[in-house]
Amino acid sequence: MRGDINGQGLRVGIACARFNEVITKLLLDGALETLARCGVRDSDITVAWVPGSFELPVVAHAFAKSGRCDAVICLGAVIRGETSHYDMVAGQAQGGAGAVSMDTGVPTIFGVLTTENLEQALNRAGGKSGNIGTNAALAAVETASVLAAINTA
Ligand code: INI
Repeated sequence: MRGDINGQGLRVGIACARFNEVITKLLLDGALETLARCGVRDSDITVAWVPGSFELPVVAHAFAKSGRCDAVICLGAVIRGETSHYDMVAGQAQGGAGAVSMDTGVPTIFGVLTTENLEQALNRAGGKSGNIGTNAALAAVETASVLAAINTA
């Protein structure tokens, strides 16, 4: 854990897609474990499950606009092998998360796996290539801290 990533007092909303839940639960575990290691209190974390990655941005937007989140994390898994509309689902999730950040000023982190198959997704959900949920949590804490420093300077 990087010493300068300190999440004490930070309030975090997590939108997590139920589609490909076997993967997204692992991403959520990684994110929650990392937030705890950064000092984010359990009581300052709110998790909302949504049907799929397509729905992540609208819930992320609600978190960001609520005034009760310093950072929002979107977690999902879009697997090409399972859908012909992969690009639409992945594109909506990615573009939507970016739009929430820019619209609201609340960092909205893209923790959505986009892979060709289940094996690649497992590798990046706590397997040999790390855990995207962990990376997303670190990005949330670090970006929220940077913004807090800028806004109080
Ligand atoms: N949602 C995902 O999160 N991952 C997928 O791989 C996926 N596939 O394969 O279709 C997926 N589809 C559901 C989508 O996110 C919406 O929930 C659905 O289209 C209703 O709007």
